[in-house]
Amino acid sequence: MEQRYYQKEIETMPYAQMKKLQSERLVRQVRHVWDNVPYYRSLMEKKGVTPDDIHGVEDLHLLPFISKADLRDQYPYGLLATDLKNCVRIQSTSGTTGRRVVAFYTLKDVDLWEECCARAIVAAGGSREDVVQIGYGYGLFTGGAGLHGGSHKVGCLTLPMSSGNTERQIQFMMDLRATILCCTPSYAAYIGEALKDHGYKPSDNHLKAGIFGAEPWTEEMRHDIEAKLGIKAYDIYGLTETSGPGVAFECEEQNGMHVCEDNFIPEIIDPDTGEVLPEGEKGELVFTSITKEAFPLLRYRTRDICVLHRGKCSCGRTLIKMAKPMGRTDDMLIIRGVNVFPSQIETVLLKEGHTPNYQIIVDRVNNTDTLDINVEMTPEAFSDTVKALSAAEQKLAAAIRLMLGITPKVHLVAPKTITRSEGKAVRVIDRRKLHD
Ligand code: DLL
Repeated sequence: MEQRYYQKEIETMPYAQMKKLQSERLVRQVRHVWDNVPYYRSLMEKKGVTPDDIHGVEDLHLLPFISKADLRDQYPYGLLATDLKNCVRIQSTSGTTGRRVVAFYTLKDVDLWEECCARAIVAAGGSREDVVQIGYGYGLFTGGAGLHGGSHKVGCLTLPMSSGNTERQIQFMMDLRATILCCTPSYAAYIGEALKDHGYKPSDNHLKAGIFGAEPWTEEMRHDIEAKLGIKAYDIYGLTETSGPGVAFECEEQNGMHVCEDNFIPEIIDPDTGEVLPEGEKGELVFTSITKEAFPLLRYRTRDICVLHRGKCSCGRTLIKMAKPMGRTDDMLIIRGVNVFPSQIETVLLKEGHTPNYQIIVDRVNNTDTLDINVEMTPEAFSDTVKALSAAEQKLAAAIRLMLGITPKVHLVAPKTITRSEGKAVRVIDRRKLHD
């Protein structure tokens, strides 16, 4: 029989029991952090809280938040909660702005992280029969290392491809009959396109599932990838600060990601006031890691905009679900006073039958914000008349206006002119920042 869970007891634990486990772990973790990280102790003292005030999950809201700015500020060792001699690994964020964040792991931390990734692989239908192709970057990025470890734990044959070198990805995928592909959704779409360019039909490969994450992607993008590769595409979420991928993962319902609550307690807060919002409301996702030894974070503000929902899931898992994050508070564009997430534009593009190869350019001309969207044509559309293309551009602009309330300038550009992503896609160029 197919194995449905990697750790059944935890994944299907009744919530009352889970809450008890979380509470015990939280109390222990707060004490650990208080005793070992002077910076945390000072944040708690500022808020007038001591470990004696924390008796369980219901007291979580008493603790101070911690943010990316704190992590950068304390780089590299300021938040380390154990002797460096106990650590066996570091991983780091891509660090496009400011200082990088470096996260430390003990052997136990690595083990628990890999277990979370193993849960994700089994939830996507993985077992020791599978060949898992890992197209996430290896190195400081957590994508490669996390899924690699998870794949080993499940006992799959692991292909440590890393990202890039698409020709070789395709060769190994076909020759070694990969059954599960792990990479970013934008790279999965690119691989799908490259397979087609090689003359392969979706049914020619042996893939059955993909485990895609590390960047926001829409339901429409999921359908596009599923059709291109002939697979079921599962979402996976995580961040370097809390370990890496596997903080939450999707099951066969493909309707939100189960959070590994035994390791991470999620909360949703109002990003402006910090107030905890009730279940089902949209806000900023906050995590408290209750099992990490080396780099524990209490109430870490992820800046991801999300919704939590606890309900019955047909897969039998009782772990709370998080919706697909729609982006980060700092990815949200404010264009002519309107809040715009790139994912909203992606939804319209794909619904209107366009390719997922696009670029959003925001600028300010004569004190007015401008929004230009370059969208790659399909090779079939490329042979259309200028009149037909211009009509298609106007139709798309009208559909985006309907979604956002502002009218963009849409430019259909020639096939293969927008750079493909092998990792996290860069969809937005905000030229206003250059003027500021
Ligand atoms: O992206 C870890 C990861 C690797 C997750 C592989 C999934 C798969 P960071 O580079 O630290 O870590 O970036 C974390 O990426 O705060 C989100 O904004 C975004 N993100 C990650 N997964 C998803 C997802 C990895 N499934 C940041 N959907 C997070 C939307 C995601 N955004």
